[in-house]
Amino acid sequence: MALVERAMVLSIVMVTMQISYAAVYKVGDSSGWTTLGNIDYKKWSATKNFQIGDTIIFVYSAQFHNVMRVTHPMYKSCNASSPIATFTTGNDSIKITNHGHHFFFCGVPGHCQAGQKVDINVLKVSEAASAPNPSSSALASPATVPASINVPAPSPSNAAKLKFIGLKRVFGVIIMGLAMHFLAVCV
Ligand SMILES: *[C@@H]1O[C@H](CO)[C@@H](O)[C@H](O)[C@H]1NC(C)=O
Ligand SMILES: *[C@@H]1O[C@H](CO)[C@@H](O)[C@H](O)[C@H]1NC(C)=O
Ligand SMILES: [Cu+2]
Repeated sequence: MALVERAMVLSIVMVTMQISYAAVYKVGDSSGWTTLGNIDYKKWSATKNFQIGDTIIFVYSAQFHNVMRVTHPMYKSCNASSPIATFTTGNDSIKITNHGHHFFFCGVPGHCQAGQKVDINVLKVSEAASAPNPSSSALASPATVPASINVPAPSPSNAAKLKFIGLKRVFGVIIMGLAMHFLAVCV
């Protein structure tokens, strides 16, 4: 029985790790969703590696702002006449469920024009893997490294994923070991 319990604990640990892998991003970080301080939301978004299952949170004063999800043409022209969705709580969590661009802006007149707009672009894993990564490519391609072993370094998220797969394998070995021990005891 202790064995079964141990296996269960291991399973729970693995599931927990998978759940905690989904990231939560607060738009604008500590500044939140605002027109103050000329926050560059484009820059903010460009530094993130959004994945399906991640959550983005808009935190703002509901008295002064809102959040509208809009199409690309509406995003470009700051046209708030027919949003896909409107959020007004001041603490809006939006879970990302598909790939591609997700366009948001504040629908209060003038705010989108002032830069309160953000494009959440969720790359496919293959796109994310092939996307240039300035920090890692700088490390991965010093002049002395022969071209044959100069493979691109994994992006941070892929590195995390690889690590996760590695851990999963370790757990698999442990569970197999326990199972074999269990069989040995029974025989
Ligand atoms: C905004 O979008 C609506 C619907 O797509 C359109 O009818 C309207 O002309 C647009 N307004 C401006 C100022 O572009
Ligand atoms: C926003 O909502 C989250 C839960 O979705 C909560 O944890 C957080 O404290 C809230 N923040 C504010 C500023 O209300
Ligand atoms: Cu606003």
